[in-house]
Amino acid sequence: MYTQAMDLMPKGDGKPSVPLSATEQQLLDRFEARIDDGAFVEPKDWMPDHYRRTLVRQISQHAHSEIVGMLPEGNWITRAPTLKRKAILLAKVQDEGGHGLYLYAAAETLGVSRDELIDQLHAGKAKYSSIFNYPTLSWADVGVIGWLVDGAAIMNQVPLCRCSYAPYARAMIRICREESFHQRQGYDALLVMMRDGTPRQRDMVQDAVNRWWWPSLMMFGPPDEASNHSEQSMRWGIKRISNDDLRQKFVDATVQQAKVLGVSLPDPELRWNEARGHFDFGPIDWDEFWRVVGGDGPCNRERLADRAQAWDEGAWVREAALAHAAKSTTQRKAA
Ligand code: FAQ
Repeated sequence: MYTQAMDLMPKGDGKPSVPLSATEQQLLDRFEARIDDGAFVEPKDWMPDHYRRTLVRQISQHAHSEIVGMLPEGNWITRAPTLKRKAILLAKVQDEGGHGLYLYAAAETLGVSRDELIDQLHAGKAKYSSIFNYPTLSWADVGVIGWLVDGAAIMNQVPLCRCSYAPYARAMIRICREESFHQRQGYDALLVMMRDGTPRQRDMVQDAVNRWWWPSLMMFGPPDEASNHSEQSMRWGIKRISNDDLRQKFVDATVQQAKVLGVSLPDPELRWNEARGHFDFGPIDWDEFWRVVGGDGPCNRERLADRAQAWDEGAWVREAALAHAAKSTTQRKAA
């Protein structure tokens, strides 16, 4: 089963389905007042069950995205064109693995285990970002992932540094610093190819931009009117800026960067709108988005199979680490 679309929690508006007791209502009122005051929530603080489940959903999807996101670029480590680019790419892919670990650790503070979350991913029951179901066909794709995919990730993740759930916010501060290096290395790789490369290399960059542009815009999630979680998540300070507003900020920032790079963005409707003070852009193919999210993108099957294989082949590492920990404990007790 390759779907990412199975529901792991009931849909709803966040309101409890059974009436609250007076004590529960008091706790809820106090919680919401703290959120309204801009306070952060720590793991041992009281929180509504729906707040906890929303965070587990979002943080685990985010963690899965980081570790599945290692695969498309990891595919190019052995084929990087120079030692310098190989070292940079190795470090970047390793960083993404680290981001996954910080995020699984943040999710664990909410009472789920990492094994449970990984099982859901491998069983095809959990979502991860749609973007990682597209193939990396050339070296330029690695640069474009840095520029556009990490660029979109940063735009979405900087507001998460102010997420009301403190362990998630803390993880995001470090992640954003690293993502910013990732974005720059991608842009730099593309700039070198566009400025000093051959016409074929420049065509390769343009082709990669053409293929990644629209999927990058989809990373921000469905339009606000179709985003069933946004209203409650914004009210609880989990999300700070809406999907559409972040998408618009990304387009506005990226158009100028494309100009410096010397590539065109594949959208005939992209133009500055003086009245809005933003770039207008053409319609996004939401059918494609939901198809990919539903498990039928170009690489969904491959990605999940690769993840499951890596998990199985890594079993000996987990067993060795546990055996080492048990031995160290015995030795410590005996000393
Ligand atoms: N792909 O109501 P909303 C990265 C789902 S990390 C798949 O708007 P929400 C680093 C959504 O889950 C990239 N599914 O949901 C890197 C929900 O389904 P559910 C990941 C998507 O949560 C770079 C349904 O649609 N970043 O790139 C997507 O309020 C390079 C309705 O949507 C994060 O996860 C999608 N694109 O807003 C690594 C950031 N969009 O759960 C390697 C944290 C939506 O009801 C290389 N997450 N869905 O079954 C968020 O900010 C939010 O969760 C959103 C979605 C904005 C993604």
